[in-house]
Formats: sequence, structure tokens, C-alpha cells
Amino acid sequence: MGYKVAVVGATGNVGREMLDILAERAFPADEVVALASRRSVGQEVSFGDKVLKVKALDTHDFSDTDICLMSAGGEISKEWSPRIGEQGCVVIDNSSAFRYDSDVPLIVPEVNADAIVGFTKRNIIANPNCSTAQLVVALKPLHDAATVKRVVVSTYQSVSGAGKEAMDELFQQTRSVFTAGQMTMAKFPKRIAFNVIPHIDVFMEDGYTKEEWKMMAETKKMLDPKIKLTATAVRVPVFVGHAESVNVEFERPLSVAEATEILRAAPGILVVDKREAGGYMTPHEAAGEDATYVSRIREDATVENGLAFWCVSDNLRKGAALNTVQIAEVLINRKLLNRQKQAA
Ligand code: 11C
Repeated sequence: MGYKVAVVGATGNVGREMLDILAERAFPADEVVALASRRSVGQEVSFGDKVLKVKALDTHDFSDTDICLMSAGGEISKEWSPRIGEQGCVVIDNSSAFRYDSDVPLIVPEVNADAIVGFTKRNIIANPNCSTAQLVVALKPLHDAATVKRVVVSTYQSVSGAGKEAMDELFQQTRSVFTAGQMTMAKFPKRIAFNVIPHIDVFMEDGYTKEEWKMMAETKKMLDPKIKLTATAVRVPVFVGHAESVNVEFERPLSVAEATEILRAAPGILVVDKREAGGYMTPHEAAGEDATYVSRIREDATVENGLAFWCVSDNLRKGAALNTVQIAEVLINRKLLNRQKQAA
């Protein structure tokens, strides 16, 4: 018998990707329901070779739904995820609303799948921020080998991370540069076309942005609270795919050859590192792919036991939709869902 799955935020960038990934991976679902706010009711979204009509979140009965993949923004999550969880449906929440709560596991299956068992307290599992997800996939095997002490990361984040309207804004601004038309600015505080903006999410008191803080807090929660991490998050005029420049200081020496071998063997990672023109991955090539790509692995001789690398992934897939579906697969493969339903 298959499961009943609901996708909340089904008309958004991530919701549509969730439906695609459920279909691509032949997720064992008997029924998939597409949900969104009332203003999207009746819209059609693709699910494999089928078309689903969007239904209203606020009238859906979750008591016989097994899993809810939620990606409708923090405010909707705060209101709905606990209510859905109380009905015995396990929510995998893509917002930041519950990520830092001690009774909600924050999961990247390649990194900390065992921590998933903590979901039974509230029936909520959190999915990390997209820029953290790819980072921890790359750091985890290196941490196991040589213990990460400190990370310096700078991100190059695509506009799809900020939603569909942000993608439209990049498109519109780019076109207006060539047509000398009116340039609109709504989602980004500065022009994004042919520019880069060192500001993602709100500013915090210490001068970091919330996006940078999330990378630090989520890496600590999932990988190791002892890791020191400083981030600079930058928006770039790319539609899909986040890239990161990462410098890592380890407790023990780790050669480039060892690190490369470890990364090649690690789950979810593909190493593309030819040390020649084009012998590395870019967001354009990673878009639509599931892997986290690591390139440009080299020694950072400015610190003891230092390595530097470049890491790229599709922010809508591994950074969001794919990771939520992988979490759902962990629930099923470890038979946690049935046990939970029986206990409910
Ligand atoms: C961005 N990383 O690229 C953000 C989007 O906490 O899930 C995801 C925000 C989050 O704008």
C-alpha cells in the first residue's frame, strides 16, 4: 500500500520541483494532493504525466495524509505545520520557522539521517536553507576524516532562491538593459541584472545577514556545534544554482589527494576537478541535477591544515525539494512512518 502525500505551496518554485521529484523518483504514493492558498485554487500543476488541480490548504483534512511537504513560506508554516502535525501527518517543512527548535530535527540525509527519530515530538522535520544543504553535504565526509575547526564561506546565490518574482525581476531588468526600457526594482534592494548584491535576507545586529547566520546555526546543528563558521552571502544574476567558495581549517592534516578521494566516495557528491579551463562545475550545468558538485580542491597554505574548494548545487533541488523528498524516503525506508501512524 502506498502513501498519501500533500504538497503545500504547490504553485511555487519549490512546490513544483517537489512534484517533479516525487514523480521522477517513483515515490511510493497512492495519492498526491497539490495544495496552496485559496487564490491558487483551480490552477493546474504537473505531476509526472498527470495534471493536478490545486486545492485549498485551509479546507484540507490531513488526518489520512501520511506526509506533507511544506514550502509556502515561514508565516504559513508557523500557522499550519503544527496543526497538520497534530492530525498525525508528518510535515517536512522547507521554511526556517522550526529549524532551530530543539524538538524539531533538521535533516540532510547524507549528513545526519539518524537524528530524524526526534520528529515524533511534534511530527515536524525541518529542511535546511539551500546554501547550508550543499555546504554540509561537502563538509560531512571531510569532517569525519579530519574534524573541521573553522569554515570561511562566500556564496554566489541564484535569484530562484528568492522565488518566482525574483526570477521575473532578473529577466525584466536584463531585457530593459537591452531595450532601454523602464527597469523595475521590487524584490532586490539594488539592480540585480549585470550586478551582484552582498545582501540576502534581513540584517542582524552584528552586521551579518540572516542568510549568513542561518549557514552558521544550521551547520552547527546538523554537523557539529564546535565548528566555527563565517559566511558572506551574495546574490548573483543567475536563475538557478547556488555556488560557494569554501575555505576549511581542519584539526588534522588532510591532503588534496585524500580529500578528493573522500569526496569522490561520499554520498550525494560528484567531484569535477580537472585543473584546466572548464574543468570545474558552474551553476548553469548543475541546474536540474541532484548532485552537489565539488571542484577546485586545493591546499589553503595560509592556515595550518587548510583546504579550499568550490561547491555548486541546484538550490531548488538539493537545496530544497530533493532534500525534502529524500527525508520522506528515510521515514519510509526506516519504517518510521508506520510506527508513527500506529502510535498516533
Ligand atoms: C535564498 N537561501 O537563496 C535563500 C532561500 O531559509 O529557506 C531559502 C531561505 C530559507 O534566497
